[in-house]
Amino acid sequence: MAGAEQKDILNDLRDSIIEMDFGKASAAARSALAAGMDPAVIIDEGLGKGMERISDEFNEGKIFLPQILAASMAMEAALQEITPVLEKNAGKLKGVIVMGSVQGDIHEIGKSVCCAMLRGAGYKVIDLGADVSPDKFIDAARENHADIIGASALMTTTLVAQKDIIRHIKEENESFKTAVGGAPCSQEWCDEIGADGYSASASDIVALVDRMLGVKRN
Ligand code: B12
Repeated sequence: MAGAEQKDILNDLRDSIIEMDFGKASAAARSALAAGMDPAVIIDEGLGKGMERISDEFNEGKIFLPQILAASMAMEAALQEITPVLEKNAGKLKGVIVMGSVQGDIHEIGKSVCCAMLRGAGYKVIDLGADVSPDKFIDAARENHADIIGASALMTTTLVAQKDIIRHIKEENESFKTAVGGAPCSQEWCDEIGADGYSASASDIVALVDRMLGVKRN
């Protein structure tokens, strides 16, 4: 594909989120896939750039919650197009991961992006959605023989729920590894609460999980 064509598609993907247009987001995702673009590039360099702009505008007080919600619906619409392709391309199953947004936290766009990337890389992902209690994480991990529990927290007030999950795992003598993430999370926080891994973005999460499970990368 010509560089100019790829750039146009990436701009459409980004703009569909900024314009909060879920029809445009689905169509741009379909065009990108039809043009043979890598799903990771579609998410990272297209849709993700749009969400970054939306987050900045929200932080600057230029837009408000209803617009954020509309932009997140556009993101979800695009992810719905991309996820089946990611799953189809995935090779041998590399491991099982239970993912969710922690108790009290309804933010789930970043978590959904991480799920899509992991599925694309050959992991079975059980997505528990948002506002997930520590017990629910652990029950799902047991039921699915998971290797890793991944917990997303987007608010300083809900970060502590990641610590609760690790405490519950220890109390119940389970051995699931834990990965933590979300905007207010950091490597320091990960070390402090005794989680096994942290990554700042969905583009690093596959490398993180591969490393945590000792999976050799091509
Ligand atoms: C979108 C959004 C919403 C949407 C969420 C829609 C949805 N379906 O998810 C809606 C409108 C519902 C919403 C609601 C609220 N929000 Co809000 N929201 C945001 C916003 C603008 C963007 C978040 C986002 O989607 N980013 C894009 C994604 C792609 O990035 P990400 O989530 O960081 O994820 C990446 C990485 O962190 C990482 N990652 C994420 N999870 C994981 C997990 C693992 C295991 C790993 C390894 C990596 C990883 O990979 C991801 C992809 O690269 C942020 C602002 C911001 N700057 O973050 C505020 C923000 C998070 N919200 C905030 C607040 C306060 C709220 C509300 C309380 C508002 C209110 N007054 O009602 C409610 C929350 C209610 C609740 N109980 O949860 C505050 C939190 C402040 C704080 N205390 O820390 C923020 C920071 C805005 C602000 N500046 O005040 N929000």
